[in-house]
Amino acid sequence: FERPDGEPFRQRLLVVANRLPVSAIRRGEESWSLEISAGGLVSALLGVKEFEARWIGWAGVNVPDEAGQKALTKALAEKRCIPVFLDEEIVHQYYNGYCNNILWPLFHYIGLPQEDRLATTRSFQSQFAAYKKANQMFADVVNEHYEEGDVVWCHDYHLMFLPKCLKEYNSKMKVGWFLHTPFPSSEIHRTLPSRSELLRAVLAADLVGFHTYDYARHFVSACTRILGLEGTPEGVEDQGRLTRVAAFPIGIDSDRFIRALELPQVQEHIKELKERFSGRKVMLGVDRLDMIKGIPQKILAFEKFLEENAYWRDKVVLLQIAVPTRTDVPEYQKLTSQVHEIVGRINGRFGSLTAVPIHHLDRSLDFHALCALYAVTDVALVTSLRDGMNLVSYEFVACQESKKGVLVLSEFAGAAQSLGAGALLVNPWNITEVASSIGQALNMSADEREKRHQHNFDHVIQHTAQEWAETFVSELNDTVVEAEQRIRE
Ligand code: ADQ
Repeated sequence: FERPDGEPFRQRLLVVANRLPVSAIRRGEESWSLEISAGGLVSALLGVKEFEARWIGWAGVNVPDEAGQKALTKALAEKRCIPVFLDEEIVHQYYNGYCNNILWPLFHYIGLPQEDRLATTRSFQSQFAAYKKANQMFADVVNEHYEEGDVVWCHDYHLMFLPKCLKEYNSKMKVGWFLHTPFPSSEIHRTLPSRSELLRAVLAADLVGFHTYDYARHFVSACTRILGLEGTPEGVEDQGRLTRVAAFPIGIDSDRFIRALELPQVQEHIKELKERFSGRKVMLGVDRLDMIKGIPQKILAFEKFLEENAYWRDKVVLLQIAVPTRTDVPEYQKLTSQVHEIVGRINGRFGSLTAVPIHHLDRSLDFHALCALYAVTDVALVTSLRDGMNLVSYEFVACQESKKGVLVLSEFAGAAQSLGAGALLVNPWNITEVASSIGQALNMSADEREKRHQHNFDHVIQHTAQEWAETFVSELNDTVVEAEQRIRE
């Protein structure tokens, strides 16, 4: 592989994440078709021009037979992807169990559902064992493909054990780990039975990154309080070895969104939407259907707003696009029916024969439709109960150069740290406050909207996904050089 300008790459970057950025569909015994999923991480790493990136991760399918595995490995190699094969039992215990049933809710300050608590406590040990086993399987694949001088970048809460496994293979490997979710207060992390083992495993990395300074601080506090280690301004020190800990706020590929708005098919979408909702202000929510996103709370706040503002009832519409995730988990099924029930009730209450106040879609939108929606929106509602960063808020801002709409943003999303000055910040649990911010957003003067938008827009175009990835990788290189210097001194 070569750089587009024909120059050699400076370094190889092995990106390790639970899921590969492609979905694999089996077409025959030895035939696969691959679909690239253009997530934020993919575009971030496409922008890292100095490094030749390879992906290592699970392809999201169970491939029990050797012939199938071989064929899939070959097909993925063309996309610079290397698969880790996990069987159904491991996926059940590691991914559905430890990752999504234990770490995900805990890191977002959401307790387990009452009826699951005891069951989870009982299955904890076996799930943690599967988690460690899965992480070791990722490490085996990384080690097999590692070449001296490579940088290894591990991603997210699925792979907290990976830095330790990798350093056990090779203490000289340059290893960075980045968390996409919040890292909770040490008081929350303390409740995890495997609290110390997990922290120690992460500390094996050379560089540990978070979206915000607060998450980094929580992590350092957990290491000092739970492990009794020393926190320094650079990170955490253990017997003279420093693990550097810092904040690296992610961004988006803002150009991709801005350019998309010029495309004829997006313009066509925009025209249709404008006609469809003419005479009404458009409010928008775009979320994965997940309990952390605060969708029921958002809809209840909108109901309160309609209740208290009769004038607006036929002049505003809320479009809530919620792509279902983890659909086999009962908690997520309950959330879906809860949202449907609330939407039905509010539409019954405030709708008319010709219009309803809420359009709720349980599905994913393609990129162009999403850009058009962002562009016609007057007020975006991002009311996550907790969110590592929240890229939807960035995407909305990138598409608002002509409209200069208002962002109502949860103070519990990492994005509140970067877009807080331009957005209307709210506590999503306080529906009275959210309802009143909706009113403030809808009534805001053009001057104020412009000022707030400009602040956020400048941030979004300056702090891109590419810059995020480049900063992390060069910081990781520097950290290792500094550590080697310290040892020599
Ligand atoms: P997510 O929880 O997935 O990411 P977010 O950052 O908002 O949350 O990213 C979601 C992405 O999915 C966005 O690019 C959005 O456009 C897309 N999306 C969501 N709903 C969609 C729909 N209905 N149709 C089409 N696209 C949709 C995790 C963390 C975040 C963190 C990111 C990146 O939970 O806090 O910001 O990783 O680190």
